[in-house]
Amino acid sequence: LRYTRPGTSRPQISQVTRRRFLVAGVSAAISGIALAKGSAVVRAGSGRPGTDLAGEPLMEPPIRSSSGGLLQTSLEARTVSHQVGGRNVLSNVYERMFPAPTLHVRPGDTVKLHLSNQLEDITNLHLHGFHVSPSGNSDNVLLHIHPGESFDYEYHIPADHPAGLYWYHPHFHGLTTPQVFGGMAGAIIVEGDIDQIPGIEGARERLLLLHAIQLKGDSPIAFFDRNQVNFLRTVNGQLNPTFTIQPGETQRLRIANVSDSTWFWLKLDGHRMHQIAKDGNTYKRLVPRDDILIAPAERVEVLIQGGAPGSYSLRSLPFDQGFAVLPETVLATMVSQGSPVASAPLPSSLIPFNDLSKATVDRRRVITWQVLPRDDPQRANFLINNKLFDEDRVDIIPLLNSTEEWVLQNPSNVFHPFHIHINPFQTISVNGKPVDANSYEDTVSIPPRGEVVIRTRFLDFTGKFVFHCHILPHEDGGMMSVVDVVAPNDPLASTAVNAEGTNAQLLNSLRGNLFTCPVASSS
Ligand SMILES: [Cu+2]
Repeated sequence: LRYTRPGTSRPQISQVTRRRFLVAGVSAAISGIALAKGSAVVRAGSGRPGTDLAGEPLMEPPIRSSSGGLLQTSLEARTVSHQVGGRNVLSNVYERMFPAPTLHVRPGDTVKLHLSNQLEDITNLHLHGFHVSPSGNSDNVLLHIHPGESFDYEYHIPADHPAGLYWYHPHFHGLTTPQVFGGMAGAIIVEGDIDQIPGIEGARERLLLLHAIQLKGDSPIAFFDRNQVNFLRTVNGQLNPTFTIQPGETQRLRIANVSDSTWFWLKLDGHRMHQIAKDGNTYKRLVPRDDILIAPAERVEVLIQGGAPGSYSLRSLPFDQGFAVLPETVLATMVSQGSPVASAPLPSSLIPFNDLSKATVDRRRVITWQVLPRDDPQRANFLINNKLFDEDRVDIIPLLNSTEEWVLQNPSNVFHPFHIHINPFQTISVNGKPVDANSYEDTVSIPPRGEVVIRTRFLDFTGKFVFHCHILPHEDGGMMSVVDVVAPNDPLASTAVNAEGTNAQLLNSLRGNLFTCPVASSS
């Protein structure tokens, strides 16, 4: 195998699994899951998923709440047999379950989290969407927690942290895909101001974690071959679970895409979804939607009001990801039943945000997301500005408290969901069309052969963190970059390190992309 990580001194302990998985990212039919040797495997006795089990009540993960300003908890990562869609599946999970427990915290809280790595590979932890320090034992994804090791994370959540839906997952480069694909994911709910808005306050809440996993025939082993069409799309690990609502009742659905690489294009038959939040950031106003496209790692919160008595499907509509056309599927069934209640008025204006479209931009950068030709199937070939990820190289050095505009260019034929850690951003335009943003967000899809402009402010925290594509096989394949935010008086502040430059040259060098479609010339 030729894949190497130039300039790194990473321990080689996981090299075999890492290499095997990187190959899986660019070729077919290779298992990506590191299995515990000798694990007891329990055969599923329940027959074919999606038939006999459709209709079972929606179950939600157990909740662990902070109290007195502190959440002290632990997560054990282990390869175990657990339930997905009524079948036993052997894969990597936290706390022997999928989804992992839901953490409830409040702005100003401290979270002390003991991570125990009982996998056979390196792992670590990321609090996706959190505005906390990226350094030390906080949200530091450059840490390597080796097999058999434990680590004590400590996060100090700012008192003004936005309230909403976040999630946690592993983030060790090269192995994020198999770990998330197997089911290492859980929700974090920050309680706060949004919960007190009339029309939202008191509404029954449901958490829906959307995931996709593939099983190899009748084997209970999670199996990754990129053939998305064969993925089982689950809600809280269930196939087509049922939840109820009373006619007229308002419910609040908190929905997160915790899959490694699958889009969900949501539609609820007979109902509008009234969106109130995106990526943990409350909308400035309620936005009614007939359907919502949710990229990997994105979260939405919606209010729904129960219609006339009957059963309604929550569907994922057919969607062309660029590398696979996902067929329509029923994710869950909502049953409207019981005594009708008078519908409470829905809120209109919600929580305003500091609009960066009128802000002074201190620096503008162009960042290009590239899929290189498949001439060498064993080579990682997902790049940002012509570079593979290297945790020991800093690509961008923003100044603390500065405002930057990034032009995210995608010359490839596939979507790349851009995600940056620590600070959320505002989407300014998509393919040249201005966007009237409803909130900040932490993940946005860059369309194939398209361009997204975002603005962000690097507030409160210096230190190194990353931005990357949230199609995790792309991230593991190299599509990630290191940012180091420095104070203006830091000697690094004068370093001319940036990610601008050679796009035209690079585009000329592209001959195709991973999925054999020709790359369009840059526009
Ligand atoms: Cu990508």
